[in-house]
Amino acid sequence: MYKFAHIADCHLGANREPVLQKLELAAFKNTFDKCVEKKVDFIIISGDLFHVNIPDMGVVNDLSSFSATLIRLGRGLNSAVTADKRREPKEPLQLYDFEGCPYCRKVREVLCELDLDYLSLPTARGSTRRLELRALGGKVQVPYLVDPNTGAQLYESDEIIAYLNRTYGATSRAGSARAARCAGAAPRPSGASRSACRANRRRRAARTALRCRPRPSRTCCS
Ligand SMILES: N[C@@H](CCC(=O)N[C@@H](CS)C(=O)NCC(=O)O)C(=O)O
Repeated sequence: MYKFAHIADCHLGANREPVLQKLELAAFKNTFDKCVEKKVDFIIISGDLFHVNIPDMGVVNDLSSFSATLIRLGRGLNSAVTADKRREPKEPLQLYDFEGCPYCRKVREVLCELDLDYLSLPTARGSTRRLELRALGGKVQVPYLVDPNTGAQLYESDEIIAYLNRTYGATSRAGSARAARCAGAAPRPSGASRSACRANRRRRAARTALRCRPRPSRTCCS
């Protein structure tokens, strides 16, 4: 059985009054928040999303930005654990990233879901920080996480996510299923009993112990 939302006749951009335009977009965003909250399997937007054929770029800009959140099924919207319920790093973590990098987004979502403070070190193409990153890790690739509390320095988004869960996740698991498996625990699929899940987890752990063995890395000192 699938649960879906059907949205039509949104007419975004119909209002010229800036306050009403903001409300219009907020209502639309609320609709999507509801879809995420209700865990719909898919959304059909049929007809008249925008009011005119060539919509205002401000509306398109906002819409395209929050459709990223929608496609990510609301990742990074809610915390999986709060700072008072997990080990608190003394010094903020450091993340070399840039906004347009999809792998970095995955990591930032998890940092947010784990309620962790971090220092973002923008490393966009053309940034002089790239030299610093190469000197530190050996190559220019983001995301790159530095944890001054443990000395860990990691490339690879899934490995970073697994590290964050392992180190600061308490009992929660934030982020992608693949990263959660690497951390040794996959989320329970809805409908599966706890005991069946536990047995599956044991089987998976045996399998993933082979697949998720830490790769030898000259930069990883965790
Ligand atoms: N497998 C890596 C892929 C990371 C990756 O491809 N990062 C890109 C940016 S999205 C990068 O650093 N490219 C080098 C560059 O921008 O010069 C991961 O999951 O972290």
